[in-house]
Amino acid sequence: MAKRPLNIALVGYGFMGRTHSNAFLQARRFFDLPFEPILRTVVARNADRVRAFADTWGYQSVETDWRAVVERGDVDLVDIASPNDTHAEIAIAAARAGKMVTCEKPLGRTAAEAQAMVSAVEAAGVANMVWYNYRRVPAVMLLKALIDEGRLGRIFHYRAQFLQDWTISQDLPQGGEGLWRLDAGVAGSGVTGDLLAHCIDTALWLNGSIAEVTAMTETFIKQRTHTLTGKMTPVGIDDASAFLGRFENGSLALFEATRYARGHKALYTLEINGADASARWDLHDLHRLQWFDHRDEGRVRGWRSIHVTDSDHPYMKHWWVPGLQIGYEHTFIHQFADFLIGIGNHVETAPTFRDGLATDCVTDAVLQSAETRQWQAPASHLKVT
Ligand code: SOE
Repeated sequence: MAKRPLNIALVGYGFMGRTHSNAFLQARRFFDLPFEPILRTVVARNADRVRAFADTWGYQSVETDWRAVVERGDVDLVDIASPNDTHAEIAIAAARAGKMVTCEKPLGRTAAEAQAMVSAVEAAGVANMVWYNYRRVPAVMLLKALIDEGRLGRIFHYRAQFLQDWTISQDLPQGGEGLWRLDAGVAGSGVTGDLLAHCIDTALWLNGSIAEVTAMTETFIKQRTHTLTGKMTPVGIDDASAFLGRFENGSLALFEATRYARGHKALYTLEINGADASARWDLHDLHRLQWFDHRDEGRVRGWRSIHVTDSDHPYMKHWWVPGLQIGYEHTFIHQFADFLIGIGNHVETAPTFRDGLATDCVTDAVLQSAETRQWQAPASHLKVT
């Protein structure tokens, strides 16, 4: 039977525009979807480059102003993969026009921006989702299942790190295409919103709400040339960010993100310690889950490395044969497939905009705590689905 078309307008053609486009093309080949995704149009300011992007990925048309697409009758879903300062305005306009909206992380530059986006999608009653893709790594999904089954027992500790090293050079400019993450006006914050936000989203999902945090941030390079003006300009982003905290379930949080950990490119690691078992995961070895179960017989007890590639592991029956691993791009394919299947079943797919707001409340609290040198409670303790 012919499937219903789902017409997509993508806004933004950078790294994330590519990951999303790949997901739009691949999801239907590996999952039984209730819709046929159609790459209707892509929007970006540079006309030549957006045309080249459309040719590469198979978009049917191009636009240079997002306002031209959000109300188009032949668009069902607006997907926002443009810099952070554009998220709120586009999402709110798209929701008001009755479109489904998906948005790159962080949802807003601040919780206030994210709250306005949540209000818009909820008032319009449109499907929405934030691309916190690491939830969809099969090994992380397996960990979620093990936690939900109660196999770890009472949780004592959750620790996470996201380490990179790409901004160490002081000659690196800030601002403009590719480097907007270094411009506080555009990005909102530095590693707190960009990297720590991933750690927080996964943690809220796996271990519940965070009650309070005490944080510190640092900006190691205080000024950089701005790409758009050519002038040396103060740097407003945080280069490194770390916090201690408490989860509502009584466990302790220890989180760190930095772009100044020489030698680390995208080392996202997390560990959770319970009374009965512990687990570790590492993005550089993403198909493995390290698992220690204290209930094992003492003589053979120890850390085991689960190769999460078998057909009874999350998502894996959709891919190759047992033992063959998948990678980063598949997390976006899984997330998009889950989103469409959710719409078909009339259920929300997490992380929704409301979940994205919960993370923004924690990142706001982290930044406030670093500034005031006081413990901070996130603005609202929202339910994370
Ligand atoms: C930054 O370098 C970045 O691309 C983030 O923006 C992504 O969210 C993260 O997954 C990888 O690193």
